[in-house]
Amino acid sequence: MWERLARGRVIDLAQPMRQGMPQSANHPPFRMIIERRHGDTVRSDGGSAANELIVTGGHVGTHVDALGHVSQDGRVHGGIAAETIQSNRGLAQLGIDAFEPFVGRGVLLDVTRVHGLPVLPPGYEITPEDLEAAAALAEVELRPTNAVLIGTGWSRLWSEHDRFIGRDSGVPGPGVAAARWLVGQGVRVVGGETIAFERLAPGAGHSVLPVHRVLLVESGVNIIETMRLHELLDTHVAEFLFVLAPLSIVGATGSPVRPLAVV
Ligand code: UVW
Repeated sequence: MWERLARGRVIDLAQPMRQGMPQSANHPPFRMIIERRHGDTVRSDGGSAANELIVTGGHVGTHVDALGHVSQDGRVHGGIAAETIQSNRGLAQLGIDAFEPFVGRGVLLDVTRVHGLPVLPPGYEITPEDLEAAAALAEVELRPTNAVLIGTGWSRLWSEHDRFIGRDSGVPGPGVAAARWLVGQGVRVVGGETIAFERLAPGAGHSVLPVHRVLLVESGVNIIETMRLHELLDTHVAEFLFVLAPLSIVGATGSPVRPLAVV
């Protein structure tokens, strides 16, 4: 087992974090400055160190949504009143620190392959039939507690020149029926390549996020957004070891993450 894993190819599923990178318009951006440069402080032996100050929204870059990120009619997952767990210091429950790191079976459902396209069109709603067809094409089945990643091809569009990819056009992603289908398979976590994971209709922006409600609030399934899946898509490997360990920021509603696939 160890020898097989050690021989595996590790694919980085995170977009690089840098200032000005694409992000959701909902969140404060990533900012970094070098606070101390080499030479600012020099030790007696000539040694010196540089370090930075980072300020960022928790939902920028490739990131995981904590279960307490979204509420519906004032209630978060488990029917808990949001006001009873939130404060300026963060969430007392259901924060990203409550996410148990995932090391287990990952499955890629490549919906681009189903439609014979490199990139799904903006606003396209992924259906349960699409997900079933993707699984059948890849000859892979879903099992309870899996991490399921959905390929739309949109990480191919990542560009430093388009800060809000898909904000006006909408983005493809699962609709409510597909989200319920995923929940029915017993998935533990799901991930996608766009800022929203779910389908955003053209021109609608983030006005409603019904799939976030189904997954985070009703079902306790965490969501990974803005993943870099194109390299994995190009391998045509649908089953892999998946590693997901967001920063344990106490009380945070989400955290940047660098997910890995070992294929
Ligand atoms: C969106 O803006 C939809 O992303 P998040 O779920 O991280 O808030």
